[in-house]
Amino acid sequence: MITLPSSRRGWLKAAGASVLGMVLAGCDRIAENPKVLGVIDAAEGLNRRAQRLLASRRTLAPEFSRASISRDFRANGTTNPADDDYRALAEDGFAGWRLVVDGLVDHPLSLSLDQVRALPARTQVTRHDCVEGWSGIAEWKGARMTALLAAAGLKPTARYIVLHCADTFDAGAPEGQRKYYESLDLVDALHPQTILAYEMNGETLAIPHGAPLRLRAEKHLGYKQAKYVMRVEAVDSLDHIGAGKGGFWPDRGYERYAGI
Ligand SMILES: Nc1nc2c(c(=O)[nH]1)N[C@H]1C(S)=C(S)[C@@H](COP(=O)(O)O)O[C@H]1N2
Ligand SMILES: [Mo]
Repeated sequence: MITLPSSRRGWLKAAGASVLGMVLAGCDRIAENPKVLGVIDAAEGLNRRAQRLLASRRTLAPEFSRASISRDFRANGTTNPADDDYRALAEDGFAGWRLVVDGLVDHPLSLSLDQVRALPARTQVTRHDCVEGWSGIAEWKGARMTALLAAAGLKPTARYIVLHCADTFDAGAPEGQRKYYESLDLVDALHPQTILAYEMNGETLAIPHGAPLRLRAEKHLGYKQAKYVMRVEAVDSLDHIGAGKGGFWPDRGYERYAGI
């Protein structure tokens, strides 16, 4: 465990190395950096057609004006986790909440909400599309996943980022498959619109929408947008996570790649 700065200035001061420095300086260049992309492309051994597909996955999802924000944005799935540990954290205003970042990283982290808020942030007005047939536009502000992963230092063997959530959704499932979870490959994890959001429409994220922290990966459908995120784990394979399909709903038959 390393000691972490609790202010933005502290994070910037701590940013010595080049990629880490770039990320902490709050720019999107990380996702376009040929070195970073080269590593991903080479690692996956892609042919030209796959390269083109990959390029389209790197484009931005549409962003909207504030005037387009939906007055009534539904809350869906879990809207108030009943799990004892989550209830205790919520009753305390999430003062004792920590985001754990572990797995295939050089520096496992345990961050308070203030430390997450001190990371370089991004704000985006985007449309959420649920496969159940409803949509909503909202403004989200959150820590850039690139910044978080750079602070933790991904090991070269890391291939996926797993988001572990606080809510039990299927109490009757086998152990290890009861709680909600989702995952991102490195292209999605390093996408500039992939953030861990703590604000919605300019206000602190409310419990129905995933307080204190939820994923926004804007190229993806609603079920990818994991709420109540407690832990970010870097792994080399999804085989041993849940039932092995990369997410709570994918384990139950949804497509793993829920992208646009
Ligand atoms: N932890 C957790 N995350 C979740 C869900 C859930 O039940 N639990 N439901 C998913 C689905 S299907 C959708 S459409 C969105 C709903 O987000 P919202 O409640 O902010 O509208 O959250 C997604 N993330
Ligand atoms: Mo959904």
